[in-house]
Amino acid sequence: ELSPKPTDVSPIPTVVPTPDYYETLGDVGHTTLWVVFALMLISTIIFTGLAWRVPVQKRLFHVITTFITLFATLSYFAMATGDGNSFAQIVIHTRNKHVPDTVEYVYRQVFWARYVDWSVTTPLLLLDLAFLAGLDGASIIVTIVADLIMVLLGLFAAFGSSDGQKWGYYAMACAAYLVIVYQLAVGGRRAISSKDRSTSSLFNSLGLFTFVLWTLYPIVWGIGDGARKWSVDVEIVAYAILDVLAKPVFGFWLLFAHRKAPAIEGWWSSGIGQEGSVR
Ligand code: RET
Repeated sequence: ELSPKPTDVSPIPTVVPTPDYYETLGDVGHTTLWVVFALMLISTIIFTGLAWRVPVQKRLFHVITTFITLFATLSYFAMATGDGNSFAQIVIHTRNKHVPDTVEYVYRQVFWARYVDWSVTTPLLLLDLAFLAGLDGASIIVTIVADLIMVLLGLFAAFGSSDGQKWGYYAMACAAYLVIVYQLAVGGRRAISSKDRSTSSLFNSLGLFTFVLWTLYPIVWGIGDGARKWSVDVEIVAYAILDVLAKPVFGFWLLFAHRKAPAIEGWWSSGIGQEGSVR
């Protein structure tokens, strides 16, 4: 049964909609995405070459680090070619005193390819640090699951339509981030204390570098996607700088320092029958 059409439509609407507007990338953002794609690709090729040259006992870090920049290459290719993004709808209600209330629909471009990238590459970055420290299995699982929760909640937050939803997810993601920091700062430092001096100083400096960089991501998110104080282009440039430091620069630092360090012991470094093998 269809209900009858209402006949008592008020001549003055109580909520006046304003025209929709879009926040999307421009030339600067587009060029930046291609530049980072190229840097990630070059790093991946170099890391692959380095991986071939080191003995298998030392190769785990090379393999992990190569996959990190490979994934970033793929996600930057997607973003630069106009893929891997969508528009989040933000509804802004404004209550007015003497004129009708207004409702605004803002559409902001969200590059979800970033979160797909992070969900694979941030666990790999954490594995680099965890293996360097010799962290135990339980702590590694806690760190990686907390990291996945952080990234997925970040994705949900980016597409949240109301402020409550958005910042609710964001707050939970920050709690997950603190779990990661705790695992590495407390558990990782305890594990490294039994290793040689060069390995432990490498872990401490790489760990500090990682902590500073990673803490900037939620800040960029909060100003860009969160408060929308930065344009999509400024946000792309900020993430580009952080991504290049967190992936290729982190990778080169780890692999070159690790070259000079004694072979790092662990179950991965002594495959049965592979002692002394270079292949
Ligand atoms: C989000 C928003 C929600 C709150 C927090 C975040 C943290 C993100 C981090 C990302 C790190 C990315 C890296 C990429 C490498 O290229 C998801 C932004 C805490 C820490 C290292």
